[in-house]
Amino acid sequence: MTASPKLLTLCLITQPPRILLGMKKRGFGAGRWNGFGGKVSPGETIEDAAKRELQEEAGIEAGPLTRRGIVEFRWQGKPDVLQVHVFHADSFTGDPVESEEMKPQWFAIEDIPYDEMWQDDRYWFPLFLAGKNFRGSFEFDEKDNVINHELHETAEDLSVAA
Ligand code: 6OG
Repeated sequence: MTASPKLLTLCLITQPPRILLGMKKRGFGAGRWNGFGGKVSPGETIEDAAKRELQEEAGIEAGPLTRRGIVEFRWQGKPDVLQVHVFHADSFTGDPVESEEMKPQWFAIEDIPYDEMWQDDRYWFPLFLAGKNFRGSFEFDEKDNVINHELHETAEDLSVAA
């Protein structure tokens, strides 16, 4: 039986030619660069969770957020499904500051450190960076290698609440 998915957010700030990523310092995904985000709390909208997590982890307030992708993650032999809602902002207020959870750093978009990120990122980041909306699903083995995936661009307007 498949459990109902756990809802999470992931927020990416781009100001071409640069993108803001954070080094996850503790917990799930520690040691990897990623966008900012976390679990949606009960009673909270997904977009509000995305804003809150960006504030908590990077100390900045997002400008208008656009949902650009929905990706699901599962691990071989495990029932849990993570449904991650990927948001984009190109403006924010405040200065990115290190938090207990994340160390923010700007990267040139052409130098995104995929080797130090979750493996799914090298599949969907190109769609994200090209301005496309997307949906995907990734299965990992116990060493966090992608063993199956499905990914497609979608014409859906994901900015409309799910
Ligand atoms: P906390 O559990 O720390 O939030 N996340 C992933 N991000 C990428 N790019 N790939 C994955 O592949 C991910 N799995 C989870 C969602 C975890 C944060 O990490 C993201 C959240 O922003 C497996 O609250």
